[in-house]
Amino acid sequence: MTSIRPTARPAGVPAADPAAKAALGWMHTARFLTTAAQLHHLPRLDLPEIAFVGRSNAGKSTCINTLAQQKQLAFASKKPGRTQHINLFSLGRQNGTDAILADLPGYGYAAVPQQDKIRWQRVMGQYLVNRENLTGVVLLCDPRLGLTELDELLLELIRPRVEEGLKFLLLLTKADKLTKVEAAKAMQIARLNAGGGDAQLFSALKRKGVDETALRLRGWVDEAAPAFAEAAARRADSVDTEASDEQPPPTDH
Ligand SMILES: Nc1nc2c(ncn2[C@@H]2O[C@H](COP(=O)(O)OP(=O)(O)O)[C@@H](O)[C@H]2O)c(=O)[nH]1
Ligand SMILES: [Mg+2]
Repeated sequence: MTSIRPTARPAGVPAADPAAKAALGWMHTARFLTTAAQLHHLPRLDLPEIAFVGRSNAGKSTCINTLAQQKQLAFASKKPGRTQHINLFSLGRQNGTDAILADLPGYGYAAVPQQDKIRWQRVMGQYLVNRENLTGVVLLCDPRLGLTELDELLLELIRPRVEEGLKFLLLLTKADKLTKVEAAKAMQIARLNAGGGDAQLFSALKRKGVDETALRLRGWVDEAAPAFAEAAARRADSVDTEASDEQPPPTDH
């Protein structure tokens, strides 16, 4: 059970710069869209999608809730029976969803039966390799534990897509548990592990890295938006052409 509650900015802490404020405001619009146990149950969406992945207990739910400033947004994935689901959240104004956040279940939890683990790894693998609108991946890692074998596997899996432009962020969670020296060292290692991607220290407890992460995700979506808009326009065009190619219905007289 997540014990850390997202807190408002403490008094005395300077307000975020306007861009960070806007990015945070955008994250706060996060709302539940749908849940799916298998890839083919997910709706096809023509919006940039950002996936949050990481081993169980890495701090994923807490991170999503902190970014969204909502106590239980990512709580659904912790409910029994939904633990193996991909949960999607919409981002953007109510009638102007402009991005999707995907919460993938944590992996590596010892108590999960082996066959469930294997099934889940397959679903997650398929998602990361095949999800067409996947724009970015945030991999959460507790730097005190470092990357696990499954994290490494995941990195291998997405590497080809990262080389083709998929955004990637290695988020080092629970940074409040590290000394300055440890944090600096963890970042050094993380930058190496992140390959072409970025690394960022994050603490829900101390609100460290929250603005930076929101800004980065907003940046990914802004960068991807024109390509999604173009694709949507092309599809609309081809629908128009198909419609105008259709023969008029026969008349009675
Ligand atoms: N000290 C500290 N603990 C955290 C932080 N984020 C999460 N935790 C704790 O780590 C545990 C796992 O967090 P949770 O978000 O449920 O992880 P998940 O399994 O990846 O979703 C919980 O006990 C949280 O309270 C943080 O920023 N600082
Ligand atoms: Mg969780």
